[in-house]
Amino acid sequence: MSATLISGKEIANKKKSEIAAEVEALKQAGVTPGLVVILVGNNPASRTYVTSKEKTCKELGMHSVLIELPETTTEQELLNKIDELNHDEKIHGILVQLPVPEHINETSIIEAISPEKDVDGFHPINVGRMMTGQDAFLPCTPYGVMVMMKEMGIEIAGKHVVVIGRSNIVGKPQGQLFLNENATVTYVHSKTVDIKSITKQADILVAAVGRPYFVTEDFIKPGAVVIDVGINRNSEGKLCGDVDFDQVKEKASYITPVPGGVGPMTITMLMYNTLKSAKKALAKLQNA
Ligand code: L34
Repeated sequence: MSATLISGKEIANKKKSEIAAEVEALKQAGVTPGLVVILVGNNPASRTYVTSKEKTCKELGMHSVLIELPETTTEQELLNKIDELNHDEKIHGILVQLPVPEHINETSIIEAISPEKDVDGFHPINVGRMMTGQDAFLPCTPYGVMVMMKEMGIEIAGKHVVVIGRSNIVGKPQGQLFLNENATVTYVHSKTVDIKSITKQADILVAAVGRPYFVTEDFIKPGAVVIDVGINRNSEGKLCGDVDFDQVKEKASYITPVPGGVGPMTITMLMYNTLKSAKKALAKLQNA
């Protein structure tokens, strides 16, 4: 048996054309969705992702601003910049690419972004709204995974979802989004005793560990859906996920590749969130 490939790239392209059409309509109504991406320092991987975000933004007809700040930028300087953008009417989304340099407190930065412009969905207000099932900006990577599931027609209600990893950016919200769709959710992590015995029970397995080829064939229940959120470099410097794709594809029913899987969805959902924020801004103007 060989699993069906879930092409994030194809699904992203479909979503992007839908978003572009909505951007055009919004522009006709007088509002151009605007996104600012702030990059502090010279992390090469961050630079790749940020460039890709800016390019996609422009492709979809949005207003895109890339702010590149030196490694030596102080926390206060970054906070001042965010404050200025919080008050800028042309800007509907603000994203500070993570990680930020060591001397800057990540939590302070996330909390400084207005929840109404927090298109990453990292602000505690949006996290809380997500947890309580209210309207919120959903974090782009886990949200992208949910859209992939929907597009592939994969049922979620009643399914056992196992999430490997518990980061604030991916693992934790991923489990929450599956719970919101009535899955039974288990988290496993570095302190879990016998991870494999639990992942083998998963109908849907999400790997968000950040370790190349961590998930091997013996982690998988035959017919499981396997979602690989990892973006790593292997010993040869080649881009790879957390899943040993060649092994696992023989056992899974559906599987995402790396590259071309979750990564392109992350960027697309960022565009979606920026569009959503701009729509809200327009509604506010019309009600004023
Ligand atoms: N604030 N920081 C903030 N928001 C985010 O949502 C991110 N993330 C993560 C890192 N820091 C962040 C991203 O954007 C990871 N991430 C991200 C986005 C896109 C891709 C990978 C990670 C992506 O496009 N991946 C391509 C391959 C790109 C390559 O060649 O390196 C893929 O096909 O998977």
